[in-house]
Amino acid sequence: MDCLFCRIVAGEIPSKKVYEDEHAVAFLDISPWQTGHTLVVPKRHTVDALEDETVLGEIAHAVVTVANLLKERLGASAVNLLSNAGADSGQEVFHTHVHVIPRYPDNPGIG
Ligand code: DGP
Repeated sequence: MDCLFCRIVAGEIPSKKVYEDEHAVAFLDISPWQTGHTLVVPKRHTVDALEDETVLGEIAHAVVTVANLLKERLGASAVNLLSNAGADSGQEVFHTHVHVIPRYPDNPGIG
């Protein structure tokens, strides 16, 4: 298995897990744009969100749950939801994922 996020999903590479359900695993981004920056990753491998339109639906519950967790637990006032698709978009890991980036008043972070 040469996919980094498949290996994280399988537990072969450690991560700081935030949430897990039947379809998705969510863990902290190793290079956060803001405190609590989380990646929601489907358990089944697709290269990006455009490969199979059903994948975003499968992980939608995890995305919304994580976003609400970050608001409740970390006091975020807003979130960005971002999924890069293709190298020219900035995608670096070619396993579909959604960035959930919490935002705080008076602390914009980066990105
Ligand atoms: P993207 O550019 O959309 O493909 O985002 C990939 C993200 O994955 C990037 O923000 C950094 C993060 N990342 C890369 N390698 C690792 C890793 O080994 N562990 C974790 N937790 N995050 C990683």
